[in-house]
Amino acid sequence: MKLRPFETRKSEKGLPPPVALEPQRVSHGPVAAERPASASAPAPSASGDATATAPRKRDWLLHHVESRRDLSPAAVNIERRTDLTREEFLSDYYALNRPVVLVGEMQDWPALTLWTPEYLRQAIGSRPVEFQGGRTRNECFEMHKDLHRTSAPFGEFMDLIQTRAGNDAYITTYNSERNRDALAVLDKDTVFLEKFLTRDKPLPSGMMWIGPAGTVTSLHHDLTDNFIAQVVGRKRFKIVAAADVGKLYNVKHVFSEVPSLEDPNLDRAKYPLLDQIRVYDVTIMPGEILYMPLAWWHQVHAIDFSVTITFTNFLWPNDSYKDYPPD
Ligand SMILES: O=C(O)CCC(=O)C(=O)O
Repeated sequence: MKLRPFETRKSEKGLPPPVALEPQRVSHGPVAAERPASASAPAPSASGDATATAPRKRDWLLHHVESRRDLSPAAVNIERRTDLTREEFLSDYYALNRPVVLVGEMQDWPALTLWTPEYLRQAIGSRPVEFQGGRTRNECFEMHKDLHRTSAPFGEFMDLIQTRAGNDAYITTYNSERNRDALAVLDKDTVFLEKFLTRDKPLPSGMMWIGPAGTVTSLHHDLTDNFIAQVVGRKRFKIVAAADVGKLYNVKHVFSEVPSLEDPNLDRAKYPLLDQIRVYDVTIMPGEILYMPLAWWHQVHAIDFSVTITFTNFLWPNDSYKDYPPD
């Protein structure tokens, strides 16, 4: 029989009940710690190797800090907020590494009504664009992103995505450098988000994502804070806190060995730590901006034909990518 924490066993044959048990870890357990830390933990030996235990101690810390969110419904909710001031966004979200969906910040964007597929075809014409092509052939299409760079006149790209939903052709942030000139004609349909962003940054402002329903961005985290501004169509996000990094099979760079948290055929037995994470489910609509803080994990599925612009040129420091440890 399993005993719940501090539950006492009915006394058998007049024997005294056993002493209280240690709390059992049901979920959200530390990844690597084999026993809960307690006051009775042995003192470190003089020859103890602090560098060997450091990763386990960090996992222990992250696990327990993250578990504290369970104490408050507000803390386990990704809020939708309207009319946040700059100061509120900074103090309640950016400085706290806490996601939020901003509603109404794009209400003056002509793009919200203008950017139909036909309008985009007309505006961009036959200018060549680069996109990520042939992705369905390769499970690791994100890690091997350079193999998938493909070029075509914009009209041919649109023919491709308007005749076939799915993940095979997608203009992404990887292509933004090469598409800057071709897509610049669309800038006039957007409004600079001056409450949050600066023009005075070396990072590019505004990276375009254009694709059909069914595009997928696999589970990863970014090395910057990000605004994900949804202009056309809906996108569904699965989001996991940065502190759960040790439970996400982060085998390479910013990627997880788990390609999709939504896959019904995912071999859960192979990835037991996934049972310990909290997955937030957020769908963003046209005109909404998802603030994705540094190092929060996410995977993305486009529900409709979709146009998204991502921004990293915040008014506040956003250069953590510079000292990210190499694999
Ligand atoms: O919209 C997408 O497909 C991916 C966006 C994303 O993951 C990002 O900007 O980091």
